[in-house]
Amino acid sequence: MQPHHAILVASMACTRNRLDFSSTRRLSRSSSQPSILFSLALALALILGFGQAAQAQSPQSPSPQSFRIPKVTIDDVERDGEPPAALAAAPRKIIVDTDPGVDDAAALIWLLSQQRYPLTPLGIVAVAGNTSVDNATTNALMVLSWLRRTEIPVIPGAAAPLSPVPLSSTGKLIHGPDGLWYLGWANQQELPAPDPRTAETFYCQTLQGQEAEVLVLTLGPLTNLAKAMSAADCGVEWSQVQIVSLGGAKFGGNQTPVTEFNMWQDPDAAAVVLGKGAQVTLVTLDGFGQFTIGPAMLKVLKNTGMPAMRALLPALETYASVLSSEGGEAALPDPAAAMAALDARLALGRPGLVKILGSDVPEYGRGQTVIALDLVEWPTLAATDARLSQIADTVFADPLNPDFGYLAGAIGAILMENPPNATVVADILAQQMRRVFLQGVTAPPGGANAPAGTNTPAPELGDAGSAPVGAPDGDPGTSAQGGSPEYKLYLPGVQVGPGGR
Ligand SMILES: [Ca+2]
Repeated sequence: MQPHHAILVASMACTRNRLDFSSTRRLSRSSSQPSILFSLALALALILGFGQAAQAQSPQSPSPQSFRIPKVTIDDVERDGEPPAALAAAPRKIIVDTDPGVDDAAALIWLLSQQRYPLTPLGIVAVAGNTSVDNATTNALMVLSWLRRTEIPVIPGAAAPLSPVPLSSTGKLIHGPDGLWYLGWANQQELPAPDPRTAETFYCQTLQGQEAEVLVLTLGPLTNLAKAMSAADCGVEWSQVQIVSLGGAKFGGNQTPVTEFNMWQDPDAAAVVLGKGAQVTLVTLDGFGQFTIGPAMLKVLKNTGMPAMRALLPALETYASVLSSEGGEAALPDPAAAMAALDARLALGRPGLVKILGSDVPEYGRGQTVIALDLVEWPTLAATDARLSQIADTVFADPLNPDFGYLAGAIGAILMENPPNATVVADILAQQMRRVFLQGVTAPPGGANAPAGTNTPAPELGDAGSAPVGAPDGDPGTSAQGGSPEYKLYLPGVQVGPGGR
């Protein structure tokens, strides 16, 4: 067995938590003597991070046990457009933790309008982030009112981050001073009262005893969840809880050049959530940044959107205009996370080791997620340079007879001590998401997915076919992404494409 094989075995054992360090060492020690040149190259790759070859051979580590289906290819999505059997079998219980926020509102409207993935919403928890928690609560209540779903409780959550940092006001520049570009303030209708429970009480009461049945989708800072996880008498087995969080970035940022907003606003809360052994999926900027909205999609929504989506449209148009150059596209993060949460085929997740810079670093680096996704990155994120240097020194204690068996065992030990703490979504199938999103929130006259009581035939249908962005009735041969072929998706029994849906 060559050293890299031993390391791969160690990695797989690490992710399964089945083998210990000694067994890995035995594997490597019992192997035949490897090629010195190959081993030397591998060692350099591992220690210095130059290992593209090793990266290419990274194993398909098993995902943390969760509701998520294994990732599939685009062809699978084309061939198998029906909802996954497990999802279609019974409505999935879901809690949404959110800071509406224009894109949060769009996500809520999609979640509660679409019928592709049956859901039982248990509650919406508001949090300060894009706007104050009071605004977020009001906006959530207003969206539910639009959707005629006011039976869903809205719980006002944290008004300030868990981290000792102020709540930023910069969200006003993107979402307006009320979080919905004045729709919240202009709303004069009588809204139901929010739920009187605290967010911690709601989480603990709701999750207790049904941890494995409830999906927690967070679209804002992780303050509420972190506080519930830290509550002494909560009684929730967090290791069984499935959490899909919009947040983090493998590369870049949208708040500072290296930091994604939700993580930046409350990094200490994110560290708590990542550290409790829950089944966390992070939908990162690398992934959600690919889901965009622009003039074409806005036109489709205006012409064929369900009433709630049309109600949101003025805010959505302003949001898109401030985030994009004229005529361009703007990222619409939260719906992408919602779709990734409900259909893993749309989001390419990989087991990852995620560390986050806390509130004790300079503001511009606060909340940066440092993410290891392969065997080259993993040891350098998990271990100190002192430890890696000690390993290197030991391997080459006899320079002419390097001990690569020791190297494999030592690296394997590091991997086992630092198993994956999240499934990281750094890529999505954006074009398919556009279709799934539009299928969920639009309704041409007589549309098959128009929920009773929440939709009426759209009066302005007419030229949606000219819109290139996944228009339900548009030409399937056109695309907003440079003419690449579009992929047919199917609602149950209803084809999307020429001839209607
Ligand atoms: Ca949000």
